[in-house]
Amino acid sequence: MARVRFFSAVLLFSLSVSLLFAATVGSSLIRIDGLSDSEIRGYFEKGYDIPRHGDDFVELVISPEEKAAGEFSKSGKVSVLIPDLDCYIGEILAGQTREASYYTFKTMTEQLKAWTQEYPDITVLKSIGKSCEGRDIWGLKLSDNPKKDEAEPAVLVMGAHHAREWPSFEVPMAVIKLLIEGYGKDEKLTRLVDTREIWFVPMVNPDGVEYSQNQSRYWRKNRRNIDGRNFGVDLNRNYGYQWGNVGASNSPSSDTYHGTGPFSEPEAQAIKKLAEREKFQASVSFHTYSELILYPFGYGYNIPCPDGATLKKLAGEMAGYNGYDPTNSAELYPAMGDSDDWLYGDQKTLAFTFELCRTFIPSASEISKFNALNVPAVIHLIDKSGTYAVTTPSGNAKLIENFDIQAALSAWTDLPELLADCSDDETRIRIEEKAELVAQKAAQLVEADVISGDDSSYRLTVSTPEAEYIRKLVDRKLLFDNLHENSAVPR
Ligand code: 0X9
Ligand code: ZN
Repeated sequence: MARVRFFSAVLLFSLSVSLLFAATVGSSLIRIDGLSDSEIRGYFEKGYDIPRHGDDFVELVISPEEKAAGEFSKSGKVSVLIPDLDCYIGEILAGQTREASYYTFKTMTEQLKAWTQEYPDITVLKSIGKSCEGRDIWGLKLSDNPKKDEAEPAVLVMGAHHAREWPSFEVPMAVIKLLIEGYGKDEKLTRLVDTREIWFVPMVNPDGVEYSQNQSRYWRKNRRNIDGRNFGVDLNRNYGYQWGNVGASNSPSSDTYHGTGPFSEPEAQAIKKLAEREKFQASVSFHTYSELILYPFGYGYNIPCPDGATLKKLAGEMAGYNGYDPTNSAELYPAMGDSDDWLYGDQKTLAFTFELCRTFIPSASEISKFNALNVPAVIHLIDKSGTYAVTTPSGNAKLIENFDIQAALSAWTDLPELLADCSDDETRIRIEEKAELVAQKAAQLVEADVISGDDSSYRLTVSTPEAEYIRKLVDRKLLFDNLHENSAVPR
């Protein structure tokens, strides 16, 4: 009797799950409501692909195998948001028009080439590496004197680590368009191109994007052929800072498979090589979805972060443009091996991830809207990359050679919020009281150094607590802006 009851319960359970997904073959997007904190954490820990979650719900992408296993429906109330994601992609593709359509690898490549031909004085296009299937990973550098490596703050703008997140390459392309078309016409945009080195890699994962668009497949990873049966590594789990199994999987069939080792994938290697050469002060990597601005660290809860206040401040400022939520990455969910943790943890780049939009792929008619919302936030980051950076453009400690006194003074007036970092209360209050005066003094000392060619007056700054703090800021490279080879130190 008990056996019968058990089997009918199993039958009922599988029937209800299969009814939920009646007639679906591909992956589905589901929502599970009414979950406790620990149940939500359980989903993170199992390495599920979780594009969005709230206090008591998760949205999960589940494969046919996961559907069959029924693991996800052990608790909470399951509803199906998109029953067949491949089908959904097909509909988005079919709904495109001549006026509104997503770039493909081919049209993006053509557009980047056309821009570099039309604006040769401010652009250079380079293949920064080849994907698994041999496609070029294009990097466009935008700056005055683009063929020279100048001592200017450098910024990296990336899209499409994840194949199916098509808005993620639209925003970088829209930022390029704004800057090149505004150059010589708009004062601020001209200044940014003149005083920054801005690198765009709109499609980090061209093979994945091609696969998702040509086969109408809801695909996340790259197209690494693992064993003829399993394909793909999650590039946002493949970076080499705290690479591991939290929020990432060691199973090749998983959507969050982290690869065989840190930087096993050529696409992640290409970004590594570029970043090690360019020493970016700031970066943004676009993803979808959830309307978030994420900042490091993301590999675990409550990881101490020396520049946490700076990252949070900058994320908050950018959120002022798009209305997104500035959030620590781990609060979304802990995940090891993402690009931001490596860029910040290893390279000291102020690294951000934007989770654009409210769904993976909004219809193409939405492109101009999400671009309009997000491009100004990126412009802000490019601007501030010279003010809040924690590494120098040349990647060494020779900051003073390029120190701009005027910019340092104006940066200083921007700093009180960052003083929260200063653990010594008395010093902080004194600095706040006479910030301007102290900054003037410090600037004079530094200027004297530059003029005299020795560092004795600079070393004098050690003798007062206020100036000592400023010296620390200088050492942490927070105080610089407008680092252009032509920006002469006033004498
Ligand atoms: O999981 C990801 O790679 C990103 N979300 S997405 O839905 N686009 O896949 C977020 C990564 C944020 N980083 C960490 N949580 N470490
Ligand atoms: Zn993503």
